[in-house]
Amino acid sequence: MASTLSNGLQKVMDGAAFQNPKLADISKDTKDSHDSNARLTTDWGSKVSDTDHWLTVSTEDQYGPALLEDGHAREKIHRFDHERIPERVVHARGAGAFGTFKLYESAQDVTSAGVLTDTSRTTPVFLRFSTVLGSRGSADTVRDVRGFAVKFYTEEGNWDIVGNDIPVFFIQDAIKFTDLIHAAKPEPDVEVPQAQTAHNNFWDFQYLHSEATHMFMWAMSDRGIPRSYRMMQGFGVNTYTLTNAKGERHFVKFHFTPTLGVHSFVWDEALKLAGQDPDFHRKDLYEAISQGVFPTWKFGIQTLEESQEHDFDFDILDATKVWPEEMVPIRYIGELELNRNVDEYFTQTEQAAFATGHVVPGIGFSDDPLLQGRNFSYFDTQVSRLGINWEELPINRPVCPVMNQNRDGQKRHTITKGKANYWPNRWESAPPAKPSEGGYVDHPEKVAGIKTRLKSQKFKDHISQAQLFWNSQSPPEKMHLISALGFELDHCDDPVVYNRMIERLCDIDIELAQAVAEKAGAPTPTKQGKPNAGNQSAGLSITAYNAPKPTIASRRVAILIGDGYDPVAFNGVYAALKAAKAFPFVIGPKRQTVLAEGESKGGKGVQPDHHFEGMRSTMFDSIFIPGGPHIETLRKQGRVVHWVREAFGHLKAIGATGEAVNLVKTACEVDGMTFSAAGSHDVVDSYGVVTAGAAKPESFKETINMAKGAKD
Ligand code: HDE
Repeated sequence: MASTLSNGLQKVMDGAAFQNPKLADISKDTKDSHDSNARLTTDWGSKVSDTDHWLTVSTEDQYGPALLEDGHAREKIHRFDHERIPERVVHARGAGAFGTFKLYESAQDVTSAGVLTDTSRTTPVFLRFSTVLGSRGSADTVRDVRGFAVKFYTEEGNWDIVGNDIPVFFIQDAIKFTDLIHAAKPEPDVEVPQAQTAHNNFWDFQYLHSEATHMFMWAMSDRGIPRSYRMMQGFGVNTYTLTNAKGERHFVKFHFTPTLGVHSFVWDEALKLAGQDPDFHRKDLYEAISQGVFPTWKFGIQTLEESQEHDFDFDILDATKVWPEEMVPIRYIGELELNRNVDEYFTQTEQAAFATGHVVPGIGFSDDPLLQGRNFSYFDTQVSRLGINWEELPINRPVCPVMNQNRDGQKRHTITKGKANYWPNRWESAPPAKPSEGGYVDHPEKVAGIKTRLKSQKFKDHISQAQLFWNSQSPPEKMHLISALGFELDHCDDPVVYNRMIERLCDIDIELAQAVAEKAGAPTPTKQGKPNAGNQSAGLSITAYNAPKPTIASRRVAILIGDGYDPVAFNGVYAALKAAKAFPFVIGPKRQTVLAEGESKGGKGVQPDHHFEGMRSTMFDSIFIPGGPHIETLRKQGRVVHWVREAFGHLKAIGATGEAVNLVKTACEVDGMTFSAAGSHDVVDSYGVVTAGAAKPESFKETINMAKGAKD
């Protein structure tokens, strides 16, 4: 995949040339591995004349002993031996990209932070997406929470929102994090399962730790299997604070809402992709950016005045609760765009280190007990991954000046001249900044309490918002949740675990509990546990986040052809897809030239991007098959029929013209699930299938519209 489109340092924004200061900064440390003028050297710079043979005492006929003297050979092996660093203890698998943040409405009424008040600024960002549980080499499409970690390189220092694609969390107090993650990660005796919550320990913990109830409902919903990183929401999750120039403080929750809408896989698709293309999400992000279809998110804040802290029947500092949008509307004030892929995975995505403690003046913390623990953990973990000087690495260093009396430590890069490594010093060098100079001021707050270990009263309701979430799901989402819980508990072989979980589900909804019990093998419950008042909140269903303007841009469409395809239909759809910025891929029986109807050997035809066995329907959003005599051959190929049938089963938009209509019809016919194919009129749809007896431009348009609406 070519990446030329996105790798320039210049980007035109709102008509003005924007020089990305972060990209300019890291370019100082970047070299080109394709430079044919460069010559091979050792790490100490001396040119190497032979890198293929270890220095030995040998003759033409016989190898003799290898010499330790060969510093180049030793360097190669020695460097290799130390290539690995510890992977992240959670969120080990990820993918990142650079981008920009543009504010379109100043939030100066609530904050003094330049990044949230100065609408003339464009702030460079780096965003790393991740899965939580799997190791670095695990599959992308597993059911899991996704990390959404954004580093804003602001003029006042780095500000990190280390968020997730789900707005709540499993625990309320940071001290429980180790228990949660130990229970969720592979079980310690045999180290299985990889990147899965479908096991006894995870569900044992969920039951015994009832505050996790709301979050596991989200994780089991379609949010747990996103179609793309580009189609997920991002949430700061914890409650932060904003302070304005007058010193007034507000509580705040951060939101990122994708302009492509929120979309998910169906479970069977996600399961298959985990084996068929474990890098699916990573490649999807790279593909969209390198093709110039940049993903964007609206950035929003929910704010509350300090005086409103106790106005709700939940605690606003409890990370297992959302602030329902009906109660606290989201105010959208900016837009984040990803527009450049990384040049090197390790030095950029792997070495990127986020920390909730990275805040800038105008932004601060709350007493959210989860957040306070996180503030310790992120700095600590970077030391074991990257060493004490991790903030100096090119991807992590800020774009504003850094000056202080921190010194030394392993791999220190910065050379600070002179004698002043303490404060106060006789040179008065690097004094603390006054507030008027931009110094960070901690919000003065009177605090009183009793030193104790407890859970405050309002933190004890663990069920109401789990019920709110369930009540707010659309019927298909409810069906998916039941299947997901059924799948997970089917993988638990300890009846104590699955029987208890059914008991917990009864507290949410008796019908949910009954349906899952059937799949889990537990006795069918008969009584609702805690009463469910039936409250709903619109923002909790994926359907609330359909793209305002449905688009097929960046959707992957497979066009299936063999020798004898109808060139009019093929060319028409191909061109229409390209014009709509979709990504069409031609799939044929072979990767060599396939001939159009009427072309004879030696004809131009088309060279497919892939062959039927090389790819699977799971890797595409939609399928189109043009008519033509090729159908005679295609319909006899099991793999082709499987492509269509599987895409149909996964609710994908399918388009066909002419002779292909019958192929689609036969492939999709299942008892009680047929579609009426084109007959007298051209376009027929029942399950996302669009067919046209004859290839006409209207039918191509219809296919594309169907693909836009697919799965919404
Ligand atoms: Fe994290 N988390 N976390 N977490 N987290 C880490 O930091 C931790 C939590 C999140 O792309 C670690 O650099 C504690 C909530 C993301 O590099 C570690 C607690 C949310 C990432 C850590 C939480 C997150 C991490 C591991 C409970 C959503 C990946 C490697 C108190 C708001 C960042 C690292 C990246 C990573 C600790 C809970 C999101 C160990 C102690 C809640 C997106 O420091």
